[in-house]
Amino acid sequence: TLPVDDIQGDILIGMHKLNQLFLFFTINDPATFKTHLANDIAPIVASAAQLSNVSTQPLVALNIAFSQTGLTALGVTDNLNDAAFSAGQVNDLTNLGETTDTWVPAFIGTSIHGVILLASDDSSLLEQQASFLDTTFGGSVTTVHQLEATVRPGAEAGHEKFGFVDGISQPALNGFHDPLPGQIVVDPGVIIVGATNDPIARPAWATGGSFLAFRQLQQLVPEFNKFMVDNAPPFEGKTLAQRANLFGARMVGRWKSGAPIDLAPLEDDPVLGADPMRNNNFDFTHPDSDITSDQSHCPFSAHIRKVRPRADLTGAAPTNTILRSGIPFGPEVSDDETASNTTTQLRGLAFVAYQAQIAKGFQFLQRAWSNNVNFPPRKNVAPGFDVIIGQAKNATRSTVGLDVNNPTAAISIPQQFVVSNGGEYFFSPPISAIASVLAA
Ligand code: N7H
Repeated sequence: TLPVDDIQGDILIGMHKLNQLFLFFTINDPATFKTHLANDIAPIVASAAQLSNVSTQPLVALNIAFSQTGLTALGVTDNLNDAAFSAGQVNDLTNLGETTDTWVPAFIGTSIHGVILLASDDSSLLEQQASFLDTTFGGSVTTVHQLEATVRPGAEAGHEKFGFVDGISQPALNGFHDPLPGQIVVDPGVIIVGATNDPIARPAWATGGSFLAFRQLQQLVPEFNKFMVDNAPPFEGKTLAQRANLFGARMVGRWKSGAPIDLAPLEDDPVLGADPMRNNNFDFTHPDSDITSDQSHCPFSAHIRKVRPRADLTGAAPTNTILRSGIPFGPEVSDDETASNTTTQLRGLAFVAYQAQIAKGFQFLQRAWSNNVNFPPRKNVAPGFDVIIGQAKNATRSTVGLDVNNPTAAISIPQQFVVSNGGEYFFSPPISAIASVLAA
């Protein structure tokens, strides 16, 4: 069993609120900060146990995580034994396949010491809590960057900014979650530091924590939509809108409804998309089909296939996985942006991934799989980039499999539709360690 009273809620459960505010801060006065951390923050950090039950969920939920330089500023010298965390995300550009050209200035460098996550269904309560924290901390910290994120309105609730349902497929933790059909099951130590089968030596106080990879990912929605309409491969009997939808679904590996194209290759099936017993129950194998060459269901390069290859990898199921807890940010696309096919307002995904080892989690999925044109292996053609998140330092990317009638044809992708605004690697400590170790 996991210490759910001690694990921060966003890790295992997610905030499940309509609004979130990410406050990235620098500590100016460690002694004063520690007093407030122990007295004002530690008692209100929302645990997994609290968030898992509607009756115990606070009106405003708070979680907190620290970067390596943040731990150092607090005088915590224990080594958490995660090299990517220790170096900071700005020093991981080569692995991520990007430059800092499009980064938020505050993420360039390692001066962000931590992040506070606030979440509430009521945006005015969220603001009140933020200004309460501001007053409480006074000059002991400075907020150097903040990001407001909101669940999308109406029927788009639960959909990310391109329009696809998000949050369907997550790993189940062995002994903790009841897995749904098709869910990947991993030992808790893959996500939670110090839990069963975390092979890394950690300080005892870190047990129950998790590394939080934060990414501010801008999404160029009108440009993405235009690209799909302009480049949708021909398909007999389908309208332009249907061809564009199919093209997008093949980039993602799911229709906007969430229906997996591995099970619904040519037409959306919203009933399938909404059915948790079926919508994740596939592995890219089919009777009388050769997994090394068949892209008639799902392209090798589809986003969900790149970041979770299922039967494409033989042998033991890989432990390269993350628990995702992202939420969209920025306004809905305006009529002007739609008409001009041009983004003028910042929007995208506040991407949050939890794992016990960054080099096996977020960093691995980005570097070894999404950015790797030869992944998945043992195919009749090099799969190419993950169009959604694959990166090549701004070079033109190419991919195959998007045209169901000509699956080995290469398609050139002229630009990134997901643009990295950077981020940071944090450690989300067990709640017990906040007062007893970090604020000590
Ligand atoms: Fe992805 N998208 O809308 O296209 N993602 N993702 N992601 N993603 C998933 O199964 C998306 C990003 C994963 O187990 C779905 O929940 C967008 C990064 C993983 O089958 C959709 C962005 C990384 C999964 C999207 C983005 C990942 C996953 C299907 C950026 C890691 C589960 C819904 C703006 C490096 C795969 C679902 C599985 C699913 C989208 C980013 C990883 C629709 C727009 C950076 C592991």
